[in-house]
Amino acid sequence: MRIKREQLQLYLVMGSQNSFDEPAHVLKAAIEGGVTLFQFREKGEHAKKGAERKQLARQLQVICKQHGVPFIVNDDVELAIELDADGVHIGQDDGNPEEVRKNIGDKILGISTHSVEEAKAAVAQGADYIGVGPMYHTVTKADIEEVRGPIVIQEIRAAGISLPLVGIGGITSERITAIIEAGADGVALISAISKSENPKLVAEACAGKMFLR
Ligand code: TZP
Ligand code: ICP
Ligand code: MG
Repeated sequence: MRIKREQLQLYLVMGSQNSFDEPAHVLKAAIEGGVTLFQFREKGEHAKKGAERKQLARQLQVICKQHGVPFIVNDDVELAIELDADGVHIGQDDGNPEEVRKNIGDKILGISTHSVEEAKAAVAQGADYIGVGPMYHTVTKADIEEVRGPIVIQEIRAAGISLPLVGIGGITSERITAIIEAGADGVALISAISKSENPKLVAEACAGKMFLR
């Protein structure tokens, strides 16, 4: 088992484009507040590139290591291998998961899914966990699929899929209970934490809602 369900409880996803404050400060505060997993997602128009991007990734990876929080890289399998990250998260259009698995060996593989069909495929493709979303409307990601809410998680669980799973998209501390009750092991958040005035406090509030199942 490459990842434990408990490690998915409070999953922070972030890049420099998602925060006003230094990403390192946000990450440290969020981990102090209870974040259990981190994904480096440096993406979009305002994202860093090249050496700067790599440097930021390394800096955030060090913080994760210091706190025993696994460090996952979004999309960029090459970077994950180069940094010896703990894992990779890929979407439906980010290449062949079987190929990615070959390249990363025993690292954690997360796949974004939007339906029972995609969740089944992710299981067959050897995903260690799936992200399901968008749960709610969000402006953080430009090319989102239709919002169907926590019902999708219920459908995935009803189909007999027990793979570790997080909900993502527009999640705030107030919305966590609905996601967990639908059958998720945790929640993945970007802006609720990264754009907060007090990431530690928000992470604490989120962590406080996790122990329901
Ligand atoms: N994938 C589906 S929704 C989303 C991603 C990366 C964005 C989540 O960001 P936020 O700010 O938590 O809505
Ligand atoms: N789910 C997760 C966990 N991360 C992502 N980047 C995504 C869906 C799109
Ligand atoms: Mg992607």
